[in-house]
Amino acid sequence: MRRAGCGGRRSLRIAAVLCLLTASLGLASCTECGVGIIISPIVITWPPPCQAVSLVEDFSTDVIADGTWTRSGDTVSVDTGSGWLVIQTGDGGGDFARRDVGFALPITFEARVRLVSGGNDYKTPGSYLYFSDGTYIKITFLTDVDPGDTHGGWLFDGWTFISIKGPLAENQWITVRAEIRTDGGDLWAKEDADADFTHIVSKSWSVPDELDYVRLKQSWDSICNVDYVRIDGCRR
Ligand SMILES: [Ca+2]
Repeated sequence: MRRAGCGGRRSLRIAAVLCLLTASLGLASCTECGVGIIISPIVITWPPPCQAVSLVEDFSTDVIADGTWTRSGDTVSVDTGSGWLVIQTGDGGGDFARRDVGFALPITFEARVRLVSGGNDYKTPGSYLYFSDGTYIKITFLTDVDPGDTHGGWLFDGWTFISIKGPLAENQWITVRAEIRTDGGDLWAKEDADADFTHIVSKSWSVPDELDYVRLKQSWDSICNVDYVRIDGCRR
């Protein structure tokens, strides 16, 4: 007597072939049932769920020498004694350090930074968040905000002309935090003496859902330090 749902030898061969094909594609699992084989569909979710992941860099080791970070040239180095990334100027500015990320959005970016000297009114290094299509969101602060200016205050997907918590002098540490979503983001800043971050601005945009890499860059003739970078996101 055959069991319900199970066939004879011919059915068994057909079921076995179907099972091998579907299982090899990850579409089913196979269970023996008497003389037959039951093929059970596997539910696949797409896109696959994200696994929470964090990147924390405190520059306590020479992450340029070990290749974790790359740089524009030898004007960029790690001061392991202080635990800082040091970005100096070469011949005209734009010197940077880069770290590949590859996180899916949303991400939270946080960095404690300071301008040591120079900069033509820029008072922080620039944090550039590059997406998978080559576009980027830049975060920096420029003190010079005069009536009619087309630039000034915090830069967060365009100049905001907002100066809340913006450093006004050299050697003033500031910690920036940005939440980056595919449809927009928020920027916060915190001075060392502050217990909490202060919200600066909310923006709307449309960006790809992958943060490809981060660049930390100086402006003009500036020398800049970065104490740490932390990025929280997820990886598929
Ligand atoms: Ca540090």
